[in-house]
Amino acid sequence: MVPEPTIGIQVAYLVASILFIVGLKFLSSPRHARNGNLIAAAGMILAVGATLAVPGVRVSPLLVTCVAVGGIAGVWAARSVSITAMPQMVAMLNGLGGGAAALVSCAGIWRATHAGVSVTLFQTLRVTVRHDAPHGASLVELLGVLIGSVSFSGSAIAWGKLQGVISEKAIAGAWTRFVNAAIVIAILVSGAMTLEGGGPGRLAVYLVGSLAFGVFMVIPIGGADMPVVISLLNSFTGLAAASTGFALDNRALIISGTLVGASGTLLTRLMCKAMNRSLANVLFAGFGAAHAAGAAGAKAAAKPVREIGPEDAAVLLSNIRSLIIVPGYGMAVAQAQHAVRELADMLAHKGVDVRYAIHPVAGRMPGHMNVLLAEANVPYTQLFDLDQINPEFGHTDVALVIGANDVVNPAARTDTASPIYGMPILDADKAQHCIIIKRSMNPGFAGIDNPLYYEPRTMMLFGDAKGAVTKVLEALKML
Ligand code: TAP
Repeated sequence: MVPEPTIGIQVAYLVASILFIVGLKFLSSPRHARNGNLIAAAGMILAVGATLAVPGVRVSPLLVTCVAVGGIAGVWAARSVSITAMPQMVAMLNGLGGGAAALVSCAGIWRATHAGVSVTLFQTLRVTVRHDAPHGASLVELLGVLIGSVSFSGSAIAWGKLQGVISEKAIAGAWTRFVNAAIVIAILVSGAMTLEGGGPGRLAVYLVGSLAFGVFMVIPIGGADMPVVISLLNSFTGLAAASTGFALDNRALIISGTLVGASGTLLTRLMCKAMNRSLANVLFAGFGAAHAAGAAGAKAAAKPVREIGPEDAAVLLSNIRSLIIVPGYGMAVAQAQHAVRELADMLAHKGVDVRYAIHPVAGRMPGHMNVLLAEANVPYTQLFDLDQINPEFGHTDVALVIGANDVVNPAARTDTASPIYGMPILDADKAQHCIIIKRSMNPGFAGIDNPLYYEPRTMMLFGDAKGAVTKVLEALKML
């Protein structure tokens, strides 16, 4: 029998679940996100503490060592990770969660199919189920192994692609279909046999098949689509944790797993919607691979553009009343956020109304621009999302686009043949003037040309975002 938690422990689980929900709610606004994180962390400490207090659970030296090593590694990783490496970090943490859920489900299946044979993990936690006779695994445990393993190995590949350990290109071909078919057959057959009961061989084939499925699910996806994949795998981890919660009869795990599953699914949907792409397109179209071809195509276009230098840009900016800054991936790469804030502060000091337009998929991870601008202490009151700011461009003097490209591409509105047609964009082209800071005429993530660059009202300020903004700032100081 799974040890029955006391009423006090049930209440602790309930309070922990409420803290998770309140924490998630707080995470939806940049102003409260930090507190949301702390509240959810407090909920997790409470849930772990309550689990250790379940009657029969022995707090062994092994358990204490694992918690200490995991805790120290977590604090070290969170403190040392750079903001740009955050997606990899999320992938890794998510994968470990999925792997843990898969291992617990494996141990449950082993326990069910080998009555009387104890498993170290369960000995440690002392939550052993006693059966009179061996019998088959439960469906919920099988699902836990499958989903948790896919999340683990898929996240590991996503981490490798983002970290540059493996090629970020979409690796796909006709052969992957045959491999995938073989893996699916192996999973179905070994899963059915494990349901019936039986030896470790069946479970091992099922586990290895599930891990391989995760690898072959992520390998054909381009590196730049990894944030969407990570969010999807995040929802898988939540489901795996929830099914583990059912197997262990742990309500906190069921609730927190469901919350993770639901929020991961919603975030995946939101990202796909903001890019106007279906999840199937992200998973199967090899979108990131279009980048190189598109870059070549865009260069070949070589139409004339209007260039501007930092000094002229400074003169223009010193004579305006309103400015909307549109940050994008290039600002993140150049780490230009501090220089951008300094420029904005100086202009605001001169009486210019300065606002920032934040596109939901600007950059390469959800909330990328919010995180960078918060790091540079830009007040939240100056940040506006797409729906709020778009009506404002028409009566704004200058839109200053810093390292953004696809999110201001008007082809998304007009060109039905464009791969980004239908994607909601920031209407920077509607401002009186548009200054675009980037290094070249190279395209962005979607690999396509941007008609905005050739508009008569557009001025291209070529250079690294940080260097160019700093030069404009220096020129402004000289005026
Ligand atoms: P992009 O369209 O990718 O354009 C970024 C631009 O920044 C490039 O054209 C590049 O041009 C420029 N750049 C790069 N390094 C720079 C530097 N050091 N200084 C100045 N400029 C630099 O970026 P975006 O407008 O932010 O759009 C994001 C794209 O990523 C969208 O297509 C979106 O669908 C996709 N995406 C986003 C997410 C999330 S969750 N945010 C997830 C998956 C995909 P140069 O090389 O000429 O400088």
